[in-house]
Amino acid sequence: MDSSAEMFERALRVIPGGVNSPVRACGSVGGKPVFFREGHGSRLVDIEGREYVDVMGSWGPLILGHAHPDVVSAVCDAALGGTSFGACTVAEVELAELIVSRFSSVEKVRLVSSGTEAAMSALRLARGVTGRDEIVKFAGCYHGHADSFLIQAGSGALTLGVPSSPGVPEELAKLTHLARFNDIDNVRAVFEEAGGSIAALIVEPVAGNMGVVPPAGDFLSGLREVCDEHGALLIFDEVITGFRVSAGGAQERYGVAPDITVMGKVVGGGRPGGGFGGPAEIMDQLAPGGPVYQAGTLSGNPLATAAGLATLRALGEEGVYEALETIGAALAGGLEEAIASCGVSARVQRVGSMMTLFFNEIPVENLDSLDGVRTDLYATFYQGMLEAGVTLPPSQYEAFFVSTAHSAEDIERIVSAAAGVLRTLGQT
Ligand code: KE4
Repeated sequence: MDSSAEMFERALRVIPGGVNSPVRACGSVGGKPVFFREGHGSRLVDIEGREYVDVMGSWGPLILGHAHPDVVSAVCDAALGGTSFGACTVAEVELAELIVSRFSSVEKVRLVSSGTEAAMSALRLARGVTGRDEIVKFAGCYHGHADSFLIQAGSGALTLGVPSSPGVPEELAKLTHLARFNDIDNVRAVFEEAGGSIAALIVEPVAGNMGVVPPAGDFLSGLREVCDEHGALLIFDEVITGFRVSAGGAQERYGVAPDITVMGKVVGGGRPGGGFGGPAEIMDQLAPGGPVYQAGTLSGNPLATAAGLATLRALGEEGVYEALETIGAALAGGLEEAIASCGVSARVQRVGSMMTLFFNEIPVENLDSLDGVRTDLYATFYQGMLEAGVTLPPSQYEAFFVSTAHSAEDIERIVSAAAGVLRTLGQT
C-alpha cells in the first residue's frame, strides 16, 4: 500500500489540489494530508495502519463517533433494498417528523444533500417570500459555498485567505451586507441603512467557522428584534449546532426562534444529508405547492435518511446531551490546564461538545478579535498533535468535535499530548 505522501501525489494528478474540499489540503498548517482507511468510535486509522484519537470528527456529523453500529446497520439494511428511488419513501417522512419534533420553530422541513444546498435554498426561499433581494451575513461565518455567502466567509475561505472568491459576480456580491458578529449595534446600523430591502439575516447562532465563538448575552435575541422591526427573516444556520449543542439545536439552547433553520452534518449521520425548515406558512411557499423552486435528485435519499434516523434516534436516548457536555467540559478543562502550565498565550472557547483552542491574546468575540491570532502556532500545534496520534482540524478557524464515543481515556490521551506539544511551544 502506498504511503499518504505517495497517495497525495497520485491524487494531485487527477483531483484539483488533490482534495475534494479545500481545507482538507492542510494548506494553513503545512505538511501533506494524511489518508485514512477507517474509523471506529473515537479512533481513525490511516492507510499505513497508524491509529489516532479523532477530534476533527469529519467537521461535525459524527456526534456518535465513527461507524456507530446502529448507523452502519441502518445504512446497510437500506442499501440492500436499493440506494435511490427518486420517489417518496416512508423513511423521509419519519426523518422529517423527527426533525419537526426536535425543533419547535420547524413545522415543515425540506430534505437536501448538503449544508450548502440547505443554506442556498433557504436564501432563495427568504427572497421569494419577502420579495426582497438583499441579505446580511457576518464576517467570519460560513454557510457553504453558494455565491451569495462567499463574501468574507469563514472556514476554508478564511483559511485560504480568500475573503471572497473569484467567480462571484460583483452585482451579486453587492446584495450581501456584512455585519460584525456579537455587535448588535453594528447590525442595527446595517439595517437602518438598508433595512427595507433586506430579505433575511443569516447567522451561525454559535459561530464555528472562525473557530468557536459563542453568542454574547443579548445578541441572538437582538437579531430577532431587528429582523422583526424591518420585516426581514431570521435564518439560523444550524448545520454545525443543530442536534449538537442541544437536542433542539442552538435555538433551544438560547431560546430564540428563527424563521428558517438550516441543517446539515448530524442530520445526515455522516451520509450526504441536510435540510431546511420553518413554519408551514413559509415552507409551503416552496414548489410544488408554492412558487419558490427547489429540487434534488437524491433529496431524502434512502441511505442518508437511514443514517440520519439512526443518529437522531440515538440522540433521543436519556442522558446523551449530559454525556456530551461532560466529555466536552473534560476536554476543555484539560486543555486549559495544559495551557496554564506552558506559558503560551492561548485559550479554549467551547459550547457543549464543540470547541476551539485559539492561539490568541484576547477572547474571540468576532473576526476582528482574531487580527493577532497566531495561526503559525496553531500549525505547529496541529503537527505536534498529529505526531502524538491526535487528529485536529487542519485550521485555526475550525472546531474540535467530541462525540459520545470519546472515553475518559481518549480525553486523557488528547490532553497529555497537548500538554507535551504546548510545553515545547512554550520553550521556543
Ligand atoms: P456542506 O455543504 O459542507 O455540507 O455545509 C456547508 C456549511 C454550512 N453551514 C455551516 C455552519 C458549515 O460549517 C458548513 C460546512 N462546514 C465546513 C467546515 N466548518 C465543512 C468542511 C469543508 O468545507 O470541507
